[in-house]
Amino acid sequence: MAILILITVITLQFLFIRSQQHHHPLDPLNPKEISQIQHIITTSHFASLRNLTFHFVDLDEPDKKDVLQWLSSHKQNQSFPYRRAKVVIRGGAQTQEIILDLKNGAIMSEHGYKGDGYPPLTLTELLQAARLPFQSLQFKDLVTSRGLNVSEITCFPFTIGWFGESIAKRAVRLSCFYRQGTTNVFSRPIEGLTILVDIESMKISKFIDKGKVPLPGAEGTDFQSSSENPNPVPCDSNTKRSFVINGNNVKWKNWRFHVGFNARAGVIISTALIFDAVKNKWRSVLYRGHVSETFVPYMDPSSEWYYRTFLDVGEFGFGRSAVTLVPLTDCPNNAAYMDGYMAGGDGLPQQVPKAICIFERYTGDIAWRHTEVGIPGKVITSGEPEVNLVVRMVATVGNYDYILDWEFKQSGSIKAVVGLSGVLETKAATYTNADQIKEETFGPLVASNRIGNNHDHFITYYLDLDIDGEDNSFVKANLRAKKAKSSPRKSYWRVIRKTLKTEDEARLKIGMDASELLVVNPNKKTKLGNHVSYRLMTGQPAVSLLMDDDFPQIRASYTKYQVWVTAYNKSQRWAAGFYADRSTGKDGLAIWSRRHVNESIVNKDIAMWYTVGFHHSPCQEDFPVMATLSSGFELRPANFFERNPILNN
Ligand SMILES: *[C@@H]1O[C@H](CO)[C@@H](O)[C@H](O)[C@H]1NC(C)=O
Ligand SMILES: *[C@@H]1O[C@H](CO)[C@@H](O)[C@H](O)[C@H]1NC(C)=O
Ligand SMILES: *[C@@H]1O[C@H](CO)[C@@H](O)[C@H](O)[C@H]1NC(C)=O
Ligand SMILES: *[C@@H]1O[C@H](CO)[C@@H](O)[C@H](O)[C@H]1NC(C)=O
Ligand SMILES: *[C@@H]1O[C@H](CO)[C@@H](O)[C@H](O)[C@H]1NC(C)=O
Ligand SMILES: [Cu+2]
Repeated sequence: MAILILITVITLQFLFIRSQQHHHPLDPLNPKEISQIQHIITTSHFASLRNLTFHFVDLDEPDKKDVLQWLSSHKQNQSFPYRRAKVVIRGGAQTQEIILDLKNGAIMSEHGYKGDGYPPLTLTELLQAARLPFQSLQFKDLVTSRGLNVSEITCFPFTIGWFGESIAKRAVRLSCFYRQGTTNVFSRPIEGLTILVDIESMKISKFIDKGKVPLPGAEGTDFQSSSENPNPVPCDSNTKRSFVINGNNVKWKNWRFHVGFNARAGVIISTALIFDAVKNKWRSVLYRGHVSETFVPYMDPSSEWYYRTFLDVGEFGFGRSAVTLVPLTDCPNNAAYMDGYMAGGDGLPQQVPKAICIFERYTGDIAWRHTEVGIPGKVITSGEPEVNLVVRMVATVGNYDYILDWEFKQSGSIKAVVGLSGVLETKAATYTNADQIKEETFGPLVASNRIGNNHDHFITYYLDLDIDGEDNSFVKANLRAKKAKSSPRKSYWRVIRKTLKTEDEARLKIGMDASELLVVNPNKKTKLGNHVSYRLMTGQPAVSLLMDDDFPQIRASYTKYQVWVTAYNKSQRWAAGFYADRSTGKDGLAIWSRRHVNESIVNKDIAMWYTVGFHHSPCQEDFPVMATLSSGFELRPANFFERNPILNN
């Protein structure tokens, strides 16, 4: 989980963009707007800044009340009253936050950021850093003394975290790999050699040579499929699309939602509404949902590995790492595709063709069924196959591939799944058999001469649920055993509902505790009198095991709990803070929540944060490429509808 060397990114030099009317106020910036922003900034007083670089260019999210008003009014073919962009640039070694008004092409506000941490690294910076060793004679000497051919080496930049330094400059460490004889670049680490690069001056500041470690061989490392499309799916003419994409709006069965994209989060699902056939009304479920941060700490404290504690979303960006999806491999033949747009380090628009795919998934599962044998002389069987709608993207962050799915079900559920694939970050070692290992290796032997270092993946989702309206509460319904009275039974369980009142109370570790987590609209009831709600169905429990005073843990302290609920605040979206590169833990979800420990979250607009966690102690099957390992969560209606909504479709 480190770098992104994107070959699929296309810099758009010629823009033939149809004058596009905004279909939705949360539409991502289009290439024309990105060019406009680049032009405004490079012709402003910022142009004189030394080494002006664009680190973040995104829609400045309009206020929720304005968006909701616009959506509920019937003025949807009039354009939204304002359109703004948020830009973070660096120049003259300073970070500047700028808000632009895109309607009149003007800078609305600017603010120099002086706090800790840095904005995401740009692709240009990463590529420049990766090339530096090849201009260095010292590097040539170091690798030739190892008997290696410099033309067969690839170096990748790794972010370096923060370990208590009082001044943390922008820097990366390069690790280098030997490509000879393999396409699996990460499988041949040149262990013992790392290169510290100062990003501000773009110069090598140090070669760290810990001595030679045997280079793992190339044999058995390739992972390419024998043919381009290993299992071509026959074109099925019956799979007629039953969804409609209009701009970034998607309509399918009883769902309507908006699909956005930015360099940081990747896919963003917004304003998801579900049609209630009984009420004859579209009802709100999810105002905005996206991956907020990803924390990947490696469990190797040795001098060459200790700093590998990545915050992939904040340091690199999931959208920045989005790859072009391959039809029939990444998405089935009935998929529709959307391109992704973002700004490069020079501010110019870049396109990731086919960054997102949308398709109906014929799961082969049963949506519901029943066989009734209780009617004399008859057997009645009825049911429906499960067909869902999936929105997918893949972020390839260096060695790992994160497959991110949002799956909409006609039952009213939204399921988010993250699949891990790609190749392991392995550490070269002398061992060719596990029996030889007598010391602590920080991971098991996964292939000859390779240790698969233990590590975690914590993928934190930002979920601004608006269950049938903005004002919601967070309820923990505890299942508790009770002694039975005057019954042959001795015990039973019952549900004790507890509304969690403050951000402090709503910070949860979920394990064996039998409880249901519900986002409830306390102002709405079903006809039967139950409170309208959605339930968070959590996946396998995993929280960070690092000690609280460990520096990576200080930076990602929110990973000690899987669930947080905070009062809605538009500027709180990135769980490890916006400035995640070299951050010191002074911003982010845990800090906001601590600041507001006593803040009520009852009958208020609230946001939920859920972390999908994996503890990964690798095994041999993860080499040379890992079979997809998935986890996720489901948001499932609980007394939201009067009855099973599938029957009304
Ligand atoms: C939308 O705009 C078009 C022309 O711009 C107009 O003909 C149409 O009536 C409008 N629709 C609504 C619902 O306002
Ligand atoms: C080094 O590798 C390059 C590129 O693969 C190759 O052209 C060259 O012959 C190699 N040099 C030596 C000395 O093996
Ligand atoms: C920034 O500009 C200075 C000269 O103005 C140059 O020495 C330095 O290498 C530049 N840094 C980068 C990252 O381009
Ligand atoms: C919203 O969040 C920002 C960033 O954490 C903070 O500065 C601001 O005070 C918050 N606003 C409210 C009303 O809490
Ligand atoms: C929260 O409330 C407790 C008890 O009333 C109080 O002691 C504490 O100082 C409050 N914390 C903050 C941050 O307001
Ligand atoms: Cu892993």
